[in-house]
Amino acid sequence: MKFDRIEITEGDITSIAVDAIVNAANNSLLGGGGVDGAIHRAAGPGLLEECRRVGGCATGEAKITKGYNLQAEWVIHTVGPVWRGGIHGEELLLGRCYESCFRFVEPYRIKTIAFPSISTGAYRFPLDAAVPIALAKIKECLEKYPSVDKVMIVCFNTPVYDTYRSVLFSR
Ligand code: AR6
Repeated sequence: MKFDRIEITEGDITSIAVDAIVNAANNSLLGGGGVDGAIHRAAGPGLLEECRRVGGCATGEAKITKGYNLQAEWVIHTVGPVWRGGIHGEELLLGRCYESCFRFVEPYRIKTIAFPSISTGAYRFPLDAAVPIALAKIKECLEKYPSVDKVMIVCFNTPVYDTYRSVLFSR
């Protein structure tokens, strides 16, 4: 099966011009380091203000806000699991993050969406375990939501980029 609606790219998600970018946030939604910090810096203070009103997000779920100074109109904030050895439902929760983000595509008419590599930074989810889950879920969701034209996976460094490409093109 061909998945030409998936594009893997190396770069900074804050500069990607898509309808929605996904943030790898924490349960407070009040900002942090990594991609979360970069998104808040690039979006400006309006984002934090709206996130305060949202009032947090459970692990595996997602919330949507406007994109403020970003090129993306929307930011979908999801909270990945912290890796604790893999015996606390981490794989299930990571898959659920992707599914939760896709729930916004129809109501918000999102046709292009960009994901970072959720949980594989500060939350220490092993890349080799996370990437097959991310790609399988994205493929599943692309079949479920035919209105989505393109999913970009934005890799911040070469090991992440190489892992996504090798898993995507190995099957
Ligand atoms: N664009 C794309 N990817 C990025 C960017 C960027 N600008 N910056 C970092 N990454 P992490 P997590 C990559 O730690 O593991 C925050 O403090 C990074 O290289 O951002 O889900 C939150 O507030 C890695 O591949 O997210 C939470 O407390 C990936 O994004 C916690 O970190 C995810 O790394 C969430 O941890």
